Amino acid sequence: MRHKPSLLTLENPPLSRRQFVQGIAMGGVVAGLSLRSGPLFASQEKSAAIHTLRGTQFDLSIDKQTVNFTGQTRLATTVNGSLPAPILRWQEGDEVTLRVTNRLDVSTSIHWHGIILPTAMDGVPGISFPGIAPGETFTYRFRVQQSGTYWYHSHSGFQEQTGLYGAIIVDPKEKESIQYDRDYVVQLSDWSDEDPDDVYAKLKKLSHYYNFNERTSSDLIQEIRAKGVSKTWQNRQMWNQMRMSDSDISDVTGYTYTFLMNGQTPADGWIGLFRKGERVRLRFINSAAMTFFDVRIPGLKMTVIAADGQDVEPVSVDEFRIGVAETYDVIVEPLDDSAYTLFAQAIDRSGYALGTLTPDAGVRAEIPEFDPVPLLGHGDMGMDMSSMAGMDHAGMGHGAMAMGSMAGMDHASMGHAPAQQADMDMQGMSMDGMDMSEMSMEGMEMTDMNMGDMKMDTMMSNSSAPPSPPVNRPVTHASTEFGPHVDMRADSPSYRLDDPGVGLRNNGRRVLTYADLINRYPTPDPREPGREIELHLTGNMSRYMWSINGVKFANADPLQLKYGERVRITLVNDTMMNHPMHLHGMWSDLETGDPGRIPRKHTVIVQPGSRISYLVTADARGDWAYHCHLIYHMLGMFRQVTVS
Ligand SMILES: [Cu+2]
Repeated sequence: MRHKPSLLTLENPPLSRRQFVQGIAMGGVVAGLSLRSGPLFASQEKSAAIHTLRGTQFDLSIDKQTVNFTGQTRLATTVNGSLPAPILRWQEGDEVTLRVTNRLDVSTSIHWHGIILPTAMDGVPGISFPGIAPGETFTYRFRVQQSGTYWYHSHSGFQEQTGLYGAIIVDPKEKESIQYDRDYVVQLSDWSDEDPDDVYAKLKKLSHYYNFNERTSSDLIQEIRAKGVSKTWQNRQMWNQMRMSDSDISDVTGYTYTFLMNGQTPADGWIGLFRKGERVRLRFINSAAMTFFDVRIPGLKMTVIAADGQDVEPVSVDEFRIGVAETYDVIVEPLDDSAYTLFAQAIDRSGYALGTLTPDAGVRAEIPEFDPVPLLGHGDMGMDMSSMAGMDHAGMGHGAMAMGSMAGMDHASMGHAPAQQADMDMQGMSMDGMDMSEMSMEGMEMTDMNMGDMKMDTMMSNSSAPPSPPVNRPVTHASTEFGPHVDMRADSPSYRLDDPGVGLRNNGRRVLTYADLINRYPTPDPREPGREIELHLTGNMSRYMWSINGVKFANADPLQLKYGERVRITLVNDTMMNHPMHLHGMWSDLETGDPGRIPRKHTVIVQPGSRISYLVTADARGDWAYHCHLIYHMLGMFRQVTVS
C-alpha cells in the first residue's frame, strides 16, 4: 500500500526542514514512541520516530514500561517512556545539565558512551559514582568538548539489555566538514523477551545454549554421505577435542533475540524517507547487548565519514561490520526513486535488523538472503600455519590465515602408525590448553572450515588410512601463564587490521576494515608511547567465565596509568569470539597504519585469535572503567583504570 501523503509531506513540508530531517513528523505520523501494544504485522504505517531532545537542560526519567515486540507483553526499561531512549542533540562547547530520575525499584545509572568528561560524570556505579538509588535524581553536568555520533546507556546490571539506550548527536561548533541534506540515526539493538538474568544463568550452565548453528546429527549424516566417515570424523574430532565449535560465533542468538532498528522489529521495519539526489547521512549506532551486525544497503555504496563519532577520510564501501558499542556515520546518495533495504545481519546469521530508505513510505525493497553461517578458521583461533608446504596462498586474503610450518612434521606422537604420514604439523598449537600432538589431523578437509579459497586438496591427499575411531579420552590442558581459569589460548595471534572478519572474507563486496580508517586530521598526540601494556582477553567457555590475563574483575588490581603519559595498549584475544573493548574517559588511538593520521575510537573490536594495538594519552585523572562491551562478558572481562 502506498502513502501519497508522505510524499506530499516531503514535497510541501509544513514543518521546517530541520524538523523534518529529525524525523519529527513523517507522513503525518507523529509517534514519539516506538512502543506498541497492538498486534504486530498489521500496521502499514511504520514511520514512528524517536523523540529528539535539544538544548542544554534535560530531564530524563527512567522507568519500567510494557512493550510488545514479539506478540508477548514484557516490561522494558525506558527513558521518558521511550525505547530507544530519546535522541539527545547537543552543541559542541555547551555545558549540558542532565537530571536523571530513577523510577525503578533498583539502582540505575547512565553512562555517556564516548563522551570525554570528568570521571564523576561518567556514570559507572562503583567506579565513578555510587549509582542512582530508587526515587532519587542525579544531576550530570559537563562541557561537551567534541562533536559527532555517540550514545548513552545504563551501566547498571542488565538494564541496557532491557531497553535503556539512546543516541547522542553533538553538532560541531564550526560548520560540518561534510555536507548532507538529510540526517538519520540508525540505532541497532537486540531485544529478548527473556529476563537477562535467566539468559545469563543459561549461559553459565551451557555456554552453547543459544547456538543452533552447531551442527546437528542430521548434518553429520549428510556430511558423512558427502565426504565419507574418515574426513567427516576427523574434522569434527579436532573441534570436539578443542571443545569448541567452528560455528560458535555468538553466545546469544536470534533464538531469543528480536533485532531492532530504531526500536522497530524486522516485521515493521524502520523507514527513512529521501528524495532522489539527496545526500543522506546515516548515523549507525550498535546499542545491542551482545550482537555484532554486518550492515549493507543493496544497490547503494556507503561512504564512511566517521567512526565512533570522529571524522575519518571518506571511504566508499558496500558493507561494514559494527561491533557492539561502535558507531559509524555514512553518506548514501540514492539517485533514483527506488526503495533500498537497510540490512543488518547478525554476525551469526541468526536474524537481522531491517529498515528501508525510500522516497515513499509505502514502497519497500527486496530483503536479501542471509549470507552463509560463518565458520571459524584456524586464523580465528590464533593458529599460525604460515608456511604450509605445497599450498596455494593466492586465495588467502588479508593474511588472516597464516598457516606455518606444516611441512616435515613428526607423526609419531599422533596416535597412529608412523607410516601414516599426516600432512600437517600442528605442534605448538595449544588452543584450549590441549596437547595438539594427540590429534589425528590427516585427511582433514580444511575447506570445510571456511579457510577461504585455499587449495588444500593436494595436502589432504593422504586420507586412505582407515577412519580413526572416536577418542573419548579427556582433554588435557596444557598450563598457560593464566592458570586454570582459562581454557583457550591463541599461540600465534596476528595483527589483522585489513581482515574484515569471519563471515565477511571474500564475499565479493567491498567490506570496511580497520585498515581503512584514517583520521581526517593529524594525530592529536604525536608522541611515541613511553611504555607498552599487553593484555590477554581470556575465557573459559565451559564455565562461561571471561577475564583479562586470566583474572576476572572481582580479583583484579586496577591498571595504573600516569597522568599525562602516552601508552600503547596491545590486546591479544585468546578466545574464539570478537570482543569490543571500551576504555572510558580517554580515546583509544587505533594504530591502523599512518602514524600521522591515527583514528580515534572509543570501542575497538579485537577479533578472535588476533592482536591489536592502540595508543592512549592518559589525560583524564581518576578512576575509569575498561571492559568488553558484550553485556554477559563484562562481569569478568573488566578492569578499573586509575590515572594519577
Ligand atoms: Cu567480550
